[in-house]
Order: sequence, then C-alpha cells, then structure tokens
Amino acid sequence: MPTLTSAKKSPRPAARVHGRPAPELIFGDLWAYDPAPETADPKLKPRYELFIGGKFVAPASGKYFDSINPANEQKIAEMALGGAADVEAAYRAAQKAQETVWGKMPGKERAKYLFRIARLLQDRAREFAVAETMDNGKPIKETRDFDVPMAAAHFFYHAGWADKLEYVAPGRKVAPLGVVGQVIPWNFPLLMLSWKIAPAIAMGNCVVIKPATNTPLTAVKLAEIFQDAGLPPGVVNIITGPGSTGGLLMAHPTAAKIAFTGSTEVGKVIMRSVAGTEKRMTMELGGKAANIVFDDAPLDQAVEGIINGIFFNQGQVCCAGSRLLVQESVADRVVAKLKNRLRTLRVGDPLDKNTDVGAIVSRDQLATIQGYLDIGVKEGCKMWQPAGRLPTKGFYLPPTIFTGVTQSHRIAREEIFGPVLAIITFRTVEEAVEKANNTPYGLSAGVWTDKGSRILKMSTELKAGVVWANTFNKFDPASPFGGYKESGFGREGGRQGLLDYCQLA
Ligand code: TAP
Repeated sequence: MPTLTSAKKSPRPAARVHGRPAPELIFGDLWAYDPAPETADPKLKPRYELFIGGKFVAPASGKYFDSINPANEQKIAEMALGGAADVEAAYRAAQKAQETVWGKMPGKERAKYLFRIARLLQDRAREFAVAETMDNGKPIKETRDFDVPMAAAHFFYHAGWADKLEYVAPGRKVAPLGVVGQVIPWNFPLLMLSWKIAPAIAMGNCVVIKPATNTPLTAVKLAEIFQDAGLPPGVVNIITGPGSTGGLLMAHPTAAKIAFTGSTEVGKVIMRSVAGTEKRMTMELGGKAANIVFDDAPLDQAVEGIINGIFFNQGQVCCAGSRLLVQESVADRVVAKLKNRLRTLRVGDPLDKNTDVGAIVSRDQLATIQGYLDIGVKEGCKMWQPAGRLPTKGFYLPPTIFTGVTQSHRIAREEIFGPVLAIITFRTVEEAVEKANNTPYGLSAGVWTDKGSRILKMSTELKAGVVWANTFNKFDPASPFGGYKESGFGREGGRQGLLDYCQLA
C-alpha cells in the first residue's frame, strides 16, 4: 500500500500510482494533490431573467439577486427577483397554454416534446453538471453521474407514459388537472425540477414553478432547453425569487394543484395557506432516516452504504441515513471501519473530479449544521471528524460522526441536513424497529442484513416511504417516492406519481 504523506510536512505526496496521486488521501491533503478540475464550459450569462410564456422577461420590480458559488463565495450571475405581478403573468400564460394547446394535444404529440427535452439535456449534460456544481456546491462526480442523467431519465420515463395515460388508472377516464404550482428546494435543483415538471406536463398540465433562492441557475438554463425543444409557450413558466414569492405561487387561485418539496416547517405554512380551497396538494418534506445494520450484514459493504447514505450531497438529502442504528455486538467494529474509510474521503473543491464531499450550499446552512455540532457536544455525545484542513474560502464541513447518542438527543431527533451521522446501538430486531420508527418523520430507511426474511419483516414494520435493503440512496423514475407522517404525502415517480397529476372520472 502506498504510504500517506502529511500535507503539513510536504506539499506533494510521495506515493503515486500509474502517474496519478496515491488513492489514500486525508481530506486536508487536498491541496497537496494534483487538482483534476472539470473543464467543460457551463456557458453562463451574467444575468438571467424569468421564463414566462416561452420568453425570458425582466421582473416587474426590475430587481435582481446574486447567485453565489458556495465553494468559493464568488458571484455566479444575477437572477431576476420575481414577485406578485410576475406570478400573475406566469399563471395567465400557463392557463392560456393549458386551455388552447397543451391540454388538447394528443399524448403521443406531448411525448415528443418530453423526449426532445431529455435528449437536449443529455447533449448538454457536462455543461449542466458544471453549472449545478457551481450553484449548489455538490461534487462534480455527483452532478455528472447522478443529478443530470437522472433528470434526463425522468423526462424519458414520463415521455413514455404520455401516450399510455389510460393505464395510469385502468378502467377510469384520466384527464389533466389544469395549471399546477410547484416550489422546490436547493439540494437537487435540476433533479427536483424534472421530478416536478415531467409528470405534470406528460399528463397535460401546465406549470408555474419556483426554484430555491440558493440554486436558481439550472432552472433557467433548463428553460433554454424548453425553448430549443419548441415547447409551446406557457407550458412551463419559471419564476426565480424568494420564499414569499413561493407563498404567492402556492396560494394563487388558478393553481388546481400545488406540489411542494422542502422543509416540514414551510410545508405546514403552505398547507395552512391553502386550507379550505379546492386545491389538490402533494408535500415532499423532511426526514430523519434510520440506516440499520445487523450483525450478520456484510460489514464492509454496509460501511460504504452508511457513507453513501449520509455523506452523499454533504448529507443535504431529505432521505439521508442520518441515524445509524447498529447492532451492539458489531458496533465497535463498524465504527472503527467507518472512521478508517472517512479518513480517505476528499473534502474540497466540488469541481475537482476526485472530490467526495463538496461545499455546503450556503453560509446560513453551514451555520445551522455547526449549531447542531455544538448541541451534540453540549448534550454529551462524542463527536469525531477525520483530521485535515479545509479550503479557506467557501462553506465546508468535514464528515462528522457522533457516538454515545441516545434517542432523546436532539441530533438524533431533528433533521440537520448536513454531513453529520448520529450513531445509536440496539440489541434486538424489535428494538431496531421501535427506535427507527421513533421519529415524527417517515421518508426512508435502510436495512443491512444477510437474512431475506428479516428484510421482509423490517420493510413491513418500518414506517418509511422507501426501505432500501443492503443498499441506500438508490433511485429510479419508475419507483414511487414519498413520505409517511411529517415527511409529507403523495408520491413522485412511477404510476403513483402520475395519479397525483390527474383527475379521474
Ligand atoms: P425550505 O426552506 O422549506 O424551502 C423550500 C422552497 O420553499 C424554497 O424554494 C423556498 O424559497 C420556498 N419557500 C420558503 N418559504 C416559503 C413559503 N412561505 N411559501 C412557499 N414557499 C416557500 O427548504 P430548503 O431549506 O430549501 O430545503 C431543505 C428541506 O427540504 C429539508 O427539510 C429537506 O428534507 C426537504 N426536502 C425534502 C425532499 C423530499 S422529496 N421529501 C427533497 C428535498 C428536500 P427560498 O429558497 O427562496 O427560501
């Protein structure tokens, strides 16, 4: 095995393999290794407008806000700050498109547009991956291999449905709802757009959507693709702007349905604002998933699954495996293996192809996560982070684990939305189920065991919308996703996702 070289002592690693840096890297050594930056041009403009009625238009207020790269705190571009008048114009355009073109179009014609969008996105995949990484801070290897291909896959999948909608609810007549209002978060900006837009328009609805203030870039870039695909004006309208604009968008009387992905707190505010109206609603909210490791699990594989579960996208994932429930008899071994593996993760420049953990999305989010680290330590849990240095500019946090955690600790109960793992032990299957379900959330769970019967038992008893067995964070457009309890209601993906965008007669 190549030897590790301390970055403090030497600016370059001694060991090289096939001319490349040695594979074992301490994250603080990042700058001591040859950088491998992604070179594709994200083709950015200095300023982006709203996308209404098929055109890019200036906001009525004339105001703009800066989109910041969390990896280096530099401004990426100016984004239009949409407000009430723009929301109004967007709904007017959407309603017109729905009534005159899109709602009447045969499904097989609508499908062609979705296929075209998917292909154009594939053509521009590298450019979108770089833009998404710059805007969000997630590693380029994630945007390149996951976010962008999955976004295209959602358009492909729903294109396939557009001319087969009678099978969404066999024996029933299926019709579009009309205009739908959608608001999405910052953790998977492009992917959430495609989760929301593709099923809605495949079904014949038109859309008004707002991306998060932190990550508006790929939404307006996707609008360029809508134009290039010849999507009829008004079918999709994109309003960048603050949360208050999202509130207007959700409450607008034209919206037959609203779909929200974000925090449980904001979800509740929205539900209160539309209570008593006829609007249909789906809510994809927060989570505090248990990733459960039994003593008969393949432990090395489980450790990879634990890492993927909580450090993918810096843990800013609604279904992140943020609670590790590990059987007491193997807990010490699992924690030791986990620490060894965490020492090899590279934290740093998200545009570097070898980076494993990128930047946290914003200064505020970093402060929230750091606040939870303080809470965990104050409440008596034991915090551990691999040694190393972080870049001096940008919003970074090393992967962090807490041991000595019990169910009453806040870090075990509240959604942190960062690279922080709370490790809890259990002895029996019943105790694992009880602890996993002891949360107001119910979005996902993971089970690691060699026994098929135990997987079946756990997947029926866990109150989670998704239960992964011997894997974690696996997604497919054909697979419905959604929550129990305070993680929301309604499903996205698969046939069930389409049911939430149609009316049945
Ligand atoms: P939020 O603060 O809830 O923001 C989500 C979106 O709602 C943003 O576009 C935000 O705009 C907007 N918003 C804020 N206040 C609003 C209001 N009063 N009315 C309407 N819209 C409003 O969440 P976040 O911090 O972006 O994302 C993290 C949360 O999302 C986590 O809790 C995570 O679990 C959840 N999430 C869930 C899922 C699923 S599928 N269940 C997926 C991803 C994320 P601004 O950005 O301008 O504030």
